Amino acid sequence: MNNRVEIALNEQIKKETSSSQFYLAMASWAEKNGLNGTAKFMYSHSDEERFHMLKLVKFVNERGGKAIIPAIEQPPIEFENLKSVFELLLKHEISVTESINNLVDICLQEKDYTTHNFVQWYVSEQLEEEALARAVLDKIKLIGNDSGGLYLFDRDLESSIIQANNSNQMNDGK
Ligand code: OFO
Repeated sequence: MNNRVEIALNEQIKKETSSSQFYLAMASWAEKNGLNGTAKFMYSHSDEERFHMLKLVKFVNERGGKAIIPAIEQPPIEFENLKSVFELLLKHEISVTESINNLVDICLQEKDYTTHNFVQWYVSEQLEEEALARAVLDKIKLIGNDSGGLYLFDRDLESSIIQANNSNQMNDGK
């Protein structure tokens, strides 16, 4: 495997791992603060990021490179409020998109078209994740400080996760 591409892929493994831990910290904070819908959303988002990381690890190893499992910095323990949690989520996803774009760039410079093709999955995934984070944040901004509105927002988030899980299970034939 091309050396520059391997380094960039290992950087991305690090990024996905820290995303997973970051969202896990948000999930735990939300759970402790009675925001069960947000907690479910973040737990499932954290699992998705772990899946993104594993997909990279396997790809690097299968292509003859060496995947490095990184040490990760301690994510925050406390968050200011629900709005700041989703602001941080969006900011983080934007930085992940930048690093995916950088990876695409390196693949093209090194003429590694196989990895370039593999990375396209992440490009479209990022598009969806950023759009989702923006949509959720827009809702929170509309609600403002209305506690009844925030309660309903959290409950809606919970039912949207349950529906998404049910339809995934139906698609998997479970
Ligand atoms: Fe949401 O970051 Fe993975 O790709």
